Amino acid sequence: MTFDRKDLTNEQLVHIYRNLLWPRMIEEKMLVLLRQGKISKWFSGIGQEAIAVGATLALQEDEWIMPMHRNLGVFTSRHMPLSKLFMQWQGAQEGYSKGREREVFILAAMHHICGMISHLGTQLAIADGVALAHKLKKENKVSLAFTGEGATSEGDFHEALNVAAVWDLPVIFIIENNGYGLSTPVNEQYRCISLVDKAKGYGMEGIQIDGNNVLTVYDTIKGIREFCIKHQKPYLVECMTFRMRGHEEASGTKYVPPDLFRLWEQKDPINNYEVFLKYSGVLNDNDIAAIREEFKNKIEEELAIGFNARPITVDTEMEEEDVFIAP
Ligand SMILES: Cc1ncc(C[n+]2csc(CCOP(=O)(O)OP(=O)(O)O)c2C)c(N)n1
Ligand SMILES: [Mg+2]
Repeated sequence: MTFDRKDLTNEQLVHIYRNLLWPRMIEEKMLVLLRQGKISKWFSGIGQEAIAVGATLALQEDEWIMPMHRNLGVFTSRHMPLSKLFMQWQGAQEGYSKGREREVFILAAMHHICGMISHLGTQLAIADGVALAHKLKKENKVSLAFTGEGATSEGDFHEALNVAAVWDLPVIFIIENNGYGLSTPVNEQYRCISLVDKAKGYGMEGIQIDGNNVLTVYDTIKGIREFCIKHQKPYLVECMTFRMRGHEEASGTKYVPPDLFRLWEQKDPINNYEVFLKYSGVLNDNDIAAIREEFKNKIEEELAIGFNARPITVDTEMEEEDVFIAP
């Protein structure tokens, strides 16, 4: 994998590394806790972190992101504390949805994150709405929505891209093409060669990139963000990657040819970036070990807080406050 640092300083390269490694280490811990019955389910984004992290870092912190179920790197790169995320996954009162459920579909307005509501594709049109608001208010901002390649078969995908193109909305659509939609491989999902070819059909710009190269993702999305704002146009980005685990942890990977795992293991976004950082003299083995140790301790500290979550209480006043907005 070839990395082009362009004009990024060593500090910026390390900042990106820390953001990339953090969700991986959290996930590795969550997979252990899942087996211990401490959390109930997990959609793994292992091997795909460069997309969520690179794209989030390329945006301004007050620009809205609509993530999917594998985008832990969006949450962590927007500084959502692991303790609170963990409370969410436990269905605790202090979780983001206040104990109503224990899903990964999180709305966190203070972080400008609007997660999906389980139905694939629905978050794409919401990104249109946010982009329309920016356009009408003449704000120099974009919105960014993630979708899996499987979800591009939903009608919502077509509607959201078509409206964005026709209304000239500054919105970035990222397809995470990870080879499978649940157990369905891409050759049973669509007949076009590349999903990015669909951009032409909608009359918008599109590009296909290596989704495992964090600098490619970061630099591409940064440039596209500027394009979308300057020209008031949408953009379709197809990020090529691979789902290294099952659809969710309970479902396994028996239907995936083992060769594919071996191939994509070589393209692991974190290992490759580490090699580049070492080769460029930005970090050495001791630095990397120290960061990993720091994160390991931080995870334990955050989990100690997370495990102390309050039991759920029913509070009808709070429920009403969260449903109705005072005129
Ligand atoms: C409308 C709809 N259909 C089916 C599902 C069940 N479902 C959840 S994730 C998923 C696979 C999605 O595949 P893809 O879009 O490629 O995303 P990936 O899981 O690979 O990241 C399916 C079928 C759903 N949530 N919503
Ligand atoms: Mg997929």
